Order: sequence, then C-alpha cells, then structure tokens
Amino acid sequence: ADATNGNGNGHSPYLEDSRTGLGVDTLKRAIRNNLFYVQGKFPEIATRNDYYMAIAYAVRDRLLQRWVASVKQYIQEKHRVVAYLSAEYLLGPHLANNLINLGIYKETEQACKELGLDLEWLIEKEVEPGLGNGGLGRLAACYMDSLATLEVPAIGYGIRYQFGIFEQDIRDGWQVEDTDNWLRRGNPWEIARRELSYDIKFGGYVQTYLDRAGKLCFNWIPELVVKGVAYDTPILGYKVNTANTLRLWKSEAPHSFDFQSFNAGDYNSAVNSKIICENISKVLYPNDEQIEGKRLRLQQQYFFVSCSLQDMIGIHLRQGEKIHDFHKKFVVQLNDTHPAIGVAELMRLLMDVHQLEWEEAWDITSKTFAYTNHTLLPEALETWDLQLFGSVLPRHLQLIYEINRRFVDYATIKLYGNHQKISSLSLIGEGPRKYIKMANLACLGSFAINGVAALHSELLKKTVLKDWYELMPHKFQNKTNGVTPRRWMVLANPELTNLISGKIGEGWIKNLHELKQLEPFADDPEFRKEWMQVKFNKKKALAKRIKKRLGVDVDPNSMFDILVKRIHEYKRQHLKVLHIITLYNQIKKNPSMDVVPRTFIFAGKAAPGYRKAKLMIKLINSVGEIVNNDPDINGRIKVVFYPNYNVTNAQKIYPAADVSEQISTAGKEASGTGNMKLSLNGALTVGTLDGANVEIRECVGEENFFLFGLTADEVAKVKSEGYKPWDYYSENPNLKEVIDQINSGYFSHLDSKVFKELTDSLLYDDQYLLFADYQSYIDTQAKVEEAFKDQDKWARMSILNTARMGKFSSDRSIREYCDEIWKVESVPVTLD
Ligand code: Z57
Repeated sequence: ADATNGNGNGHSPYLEDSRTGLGVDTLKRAIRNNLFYVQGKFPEIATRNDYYMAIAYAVRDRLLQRWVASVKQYIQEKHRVVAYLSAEYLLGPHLANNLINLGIYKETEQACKELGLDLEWLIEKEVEPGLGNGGLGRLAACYMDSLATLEVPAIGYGIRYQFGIFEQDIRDGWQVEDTDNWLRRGNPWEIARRELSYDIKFGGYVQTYLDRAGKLCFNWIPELVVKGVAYDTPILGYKVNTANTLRLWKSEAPHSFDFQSFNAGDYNSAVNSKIICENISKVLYPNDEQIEGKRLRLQQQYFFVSCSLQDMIGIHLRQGEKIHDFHKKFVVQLNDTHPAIGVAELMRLLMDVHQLEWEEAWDITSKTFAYTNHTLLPEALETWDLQLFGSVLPRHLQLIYEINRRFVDYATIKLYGNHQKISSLSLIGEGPRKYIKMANLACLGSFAINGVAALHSELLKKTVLKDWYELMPHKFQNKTNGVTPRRWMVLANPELTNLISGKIGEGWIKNLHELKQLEPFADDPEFRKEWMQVKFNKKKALAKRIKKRLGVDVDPNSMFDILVKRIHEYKRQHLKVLHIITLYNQIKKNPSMDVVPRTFIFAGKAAPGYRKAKLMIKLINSVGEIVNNDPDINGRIKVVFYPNYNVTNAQKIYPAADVSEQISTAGKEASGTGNMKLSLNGALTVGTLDGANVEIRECVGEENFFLFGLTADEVAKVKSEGYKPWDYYSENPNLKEVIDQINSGYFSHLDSKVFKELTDSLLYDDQYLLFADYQSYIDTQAKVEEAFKDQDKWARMSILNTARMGKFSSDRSIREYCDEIWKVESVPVTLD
C-alpha cells in the first residue's frame, strides 16, 4: 500500500520498518502501535494527549536513529566538539520542528488524516519548554538548530528547570504570574541518563596540606553535595542525519546520601536536605537583563557548569586522550557571564582533581573558553557579593584571588601603574562591600570575546569593555546574531514558504542568501497579490485568536503594527503608547479625519519584581480600554495586549505583522532577534539605529526602512550635556497633552496616581530619552501611514525586505563562529 505514498524521500516503501520508516503507511502503523504499546490505549478511549504522545514517540524513534549514528561517528573519529554553555534555552515546541527537519511533515499529516486525526490540532497541544527569558535563551535554541543543520559536532549544556518562565495572565490590565509546570504531562523528547551523573559541592571550607612530595594541596570540604543527572534531548538538523545533544542537568540528592552519619537518623532533616538539593534546578530566574544576586542563582550557575565541565573531561579521557589536550578536544562558548564561573572551575578540576600545575592549567583554561557579551547596560553586568560568593564557592574564591593576583601583576607592568585602569580590570571590585566581576573573569579567561551585532561590538570596545580592548585587542570580534529560518519561516509561515519555494525552489531554507532571487518578483503584480494574500490570511488567523483569547474584534484589513518583546524601559514600549495616544487625540479633535486603520499589538512579559515594567503593561491595557471603546474612534484604531508571549505565540504573531516596532534607545539593545524574524516574514521595520537594526537597514535598503530617533552617539552627547525632558514637554503641545492626560486619570477612571511613577520618571530622570525621540517617532509614523495607503508599493517593499534578509540566518552566524572562533569543521553523519 505504501507504494503510492509518494513521499519523495527516496525511501523504499517496501523495506521500511515501523521504527524508522518515513512513509505514510509506516508512520500510521507506528502511531497506532505507540497508542497501544506506549500509552496503553485504543482509539475508543484515547485522549488528545494520548495521540500527541503516540505521534511524538513515532518521531522520537526516527530522531534516535540519527542521534545514535551521530554519537557513533563522533566517538569513532574523535572530532573537535563545541560545548555551548547557556543558563537558558528557549526551545519552543518540538513536534512540528522535528517533522520539518526530518522532512516528514506532509507524510505525518497524511498519516494522521487517515487515522481520523488533525495533526495541527495535536501540535497545538504541546506545552513548550520555556527554559529561557527572551533573546538570549532563544538565540541559544536557534544556534543549536544551526549547529546540527551545519553538521557540526556540538553539545548544548544547561539546566533542566522543573519550572520554566512563568505564564502571564492579565487581570484588570495588570500582569499576574502563574507557575509553568511544563513537565506535567511528561516529556517525550528527553531521555534521562540516570547513569550519567556528577557530584557537585557547595559551601564549607578548604583545607590545605602538603602531600608526600611536599606540594601544597587543597581539599575542599563541602557543607552540601548535590547530584547532577543528565537529561538529553536530541536536536536534529534540517534534512541531515546530524542529531546533536542538548544535555540539561537536574539536581537531586546524592545516592551516597547518608542520613545515618550526619543527620543521626533525623528523618525530617534528611527530607529537608533532599528538598534543598532538588531546589537548585527547580525554577528559572525570570529576569532578562536584570541581575538578582541571589545565592540560589549562583548555585544554579555553578551546578550546571561543574556538571558540564566534568562531563567534557570524562568524554575526553574515555576517548583515551590526555588531560593536557583538553582544549584541543573542546571549545567552550560562554553564553553571557552566567557560566563564567567555568573559568575558575576548570582551573580547580585541572589542579585539584587532575594534579596539573598552575601554569599548565591556566594555559589550557585560557585556550578553552570564548565569551559572548549580550548587553551594554552597565547595570546588567553580573557581579557577586564577595562574601556570598565565598560562602558558596570557597575554593573558587581562592582561585579567583590567585588568578587576579597574577593578572594584576602583569597589568601593572603593561599599564605602567595606571591605577584607575587596573582597578577597573580587576576581577574584584571594591566599595562598601567587595564583589566579583564576572565579565572580567570571562574576558581574562577567554581567548575570544564577541558582541552580537556590529554596533554592539564597536560600542563594547568603546564603553563597558574599553579597558579590556586596549589591553587585549586581539581577543575582540563581532558575530552578528541570526535566527533559524526553519522555525521562523518554514514552521511559522508555511504559506509564505510555499509561495517563495514555488518561485525560487527550496534552497533558501538552508542557504538564506538565495532569498535574493525573489527580488525580481517584487515587480510582478501577480506575485505581489499572492504575497499580500498570504499576509492577509495570517492576519485573519491572528485576528481569530485575538477574538478567542481577548474577545476583541480586530480588522484584518487594518495595519498590524507589532511590538512584541520583554517589557523593559530601554525597549520603550511606553514610547509606542505615547504615539497611540497622540493619534487618538488627533482623531478625537477631528473625528472625520482620514486615518489608516491600525491594530497595535503588544506582547511581552515583565520581570515579576520590575515595578515600572508592570506599570507599562497596565498603561497599555488602560489606553486600550479607552481607545477600543470610544465611539469617535469607531474601531479605526485598536490596542491589543496579547498575553503570555512565548515561542508558540510568537510563531502566530510574526507572520501577521505589517509593521515591526524596534524602538529601543540607540546604544541599548545589543542586537535584537525579533527584528530579524519579523522582517523575514515581510514586516517593515520602524526602528532606531540600534543593535542589528543598523545591519537590517543596510541590507533591506534605507528606502525600505522607517528610521527615526537619535543615534547612539547623539544619545551619548545629549546625556553628557544634561538631558532635560521638561524642555521637550513644555515646548511640544502634543506631547504635553499626552502626558497631562495620563496624569489626569483619563485612562484610569480618573485615578491620577496610578501612572505617576512612570510619568515622573519620563519628566524628571529618564535614562531612555523618550521625549527626545518623541517628535521624530510621530513624524516617522505619519510616513508609515502614507506608505501603507499605497498597498502595491507596500507589497513591493515587503517582498524586497524578505528577499534581502539572507544575512540574518543563524546558519551564517554559526558558520562565522566555527571559522573564526571555534575552528571546528562539519562532520557529515551517515545512516547505516
Ligand atoms: C538577554 O535576553 C539579552 C541580553 C542579556 O544581557 C540578557 Br541577561 C538577556 C538579549 C539582548 O537584550 C538582545 O539585544 C540580544 O539580541 C539577545 O540577548 C541575544 O544576543
């Protein structure tokens, strides 16, 4: 029967076994078998989740086949391996992505259909693993996809949080948080490796002693030992056999857990200690670009980094290699400073466990690590109170002191005693309390340091890492971020994918530069029509979701103006609100004016402890309530706050965007990646010259980009001359009206105090220069409106925009990392 499946995979339908075959009938058989043998169910009583699981396990079998082949290949041939260390991986749902990468989406859809199932409906059932906050965690996920697609041997290491990023709900306009119990229905995508575990020490003290040869030795006697257990998730590349490993660590009480000896049989404290151990990987800290300085967070960082480094050393030694060659086997990428403790930990492992001398240990360590910085916000640079640090990691404090002593000696000579520079470079900060500077540890311990967009990398060298750049210019590089076109186009926007592939073939999915071939079609009226039709359908689908979730009617013919990202003052969601109120006032004064109907869509989470960010959400919703229900407006502008922004929702929002809002204060957004996803999906950007916006504009052409606002240099200048927001306020009647209106309680049932904290900061001490950019933003939005009136021209701009996004594939980013930092090569994997 399978002879007619026509799946085009080149697999013989007759020889397929139900464990690995890719044909429709084989998949059908696998799904039916799994329902019975894995879920213990039959169709009459199977639930939606049972079917989801049955399909997931069918897909997993096919992943495992490739995963085992990849591991075999890597072991036999002893390749150099990338270890990506990240405290966050914001993966998004697995099922549909794996179907695409396996090349069996259509076949599975058909198999489901023949079983009376709707694949899309089952895909919607998946609870996404939200093991990250925002851009940084999502970047790690895109990079795992590209590493596998480029067939690069790589392991991603991180933490298996039992609770990921909180779920956001909106009540009375305010954000409320709910826990993310993502594992409640089980996780078919991971495999627990019970046998793969490491003991991790915390607290206590360090004994020194002389060994028989008279060498000074260190013995760390911990107060607490925790076991880290590996949970592996295969990450399959797109239409290749490479399946890499994402290895996440779960904390548990150690097996040698001996409550006889140290708890004297005290059951309660034994249970208590077990809870303390399990707490370490319990929950993701929900801050993006904001540090918390909590003991448990430091424990999390050390926990996963120590597990990972011990694991790498184990892999290396089991291959019969020498510890001295560790840096030749592994290159370890630090995703921000969260895993930077690895520098001290590798020193400890090499010296205290593997008996190397300092010089050799340091030589290996400083050839192993490379560091990616993701922020220019000085307040986001991670530091740890020294006392707290010493109480969690006493041995590492000693090591950091010694690393620093040697470094300061070197720097003193190099810098001829320039004390200010030396103290800025020191790993230890002095103030009312001493603290450890993690960025400095990362810079010193790494052979390469990179920013995540061209502008960001330049600003790093001029500002936050200036002294490091002057001392070690050879370490500094740029690696502009990218996003995976598999998830962000093929999966999120199959309609546009088909339209594109129909014209230029499918090569662009692996080589995004090929999108360039679309350019000529920007002038083809028929293609424009089809392009806009896809956009319209995606807008209709989103409108339907908005209606269902929020009860708000939005018109898919209106311009969808989209601002979705974490809520933060520097990202300036409140600047967008000032624009909306300005527009509202214009219409109120002249209700018959000719206005382009717009739907303003916001989404994003605020860190639970970030009061102003939460207030921004309340402001958006309050303005929405007035605007959406004002008869003078008559539905011409609508404001929507779509709750619980996550990967799943992002996949629905990006394809429906006409306008992409990228309005951070110049010099504040390191790169941005949502800007890339939106632009790839044909949205036109309204943006400042910040982060990767600069490069996006260069690629799409300035005539296809709505630029506004001060440049990073101008921002610095305005600040140095003393920014006076009050002047802008008093000199701009429209701006004044908007602020006064918010303060009058117009949007808050006449309660004039609700938003005071926000408006006060805008009026008196705004770090983010909203008022300085206000008029420029308003003027630019008027141009957006004009442009949208000419739908034919808009279609042309939109097509060109997509056609010119080739640079922003994470495949390009990863290739650059491979060639210029990691020095690793592709290793094709064959199935036997
Ligand atoms: C985070 O998501 C980012 C930077 C950080 O320092 C932390 Br902590 C979390 C983001 C940047 O804000 C984005 O501009 C950037 O695109 C992203 O990291 C990935 O590089």
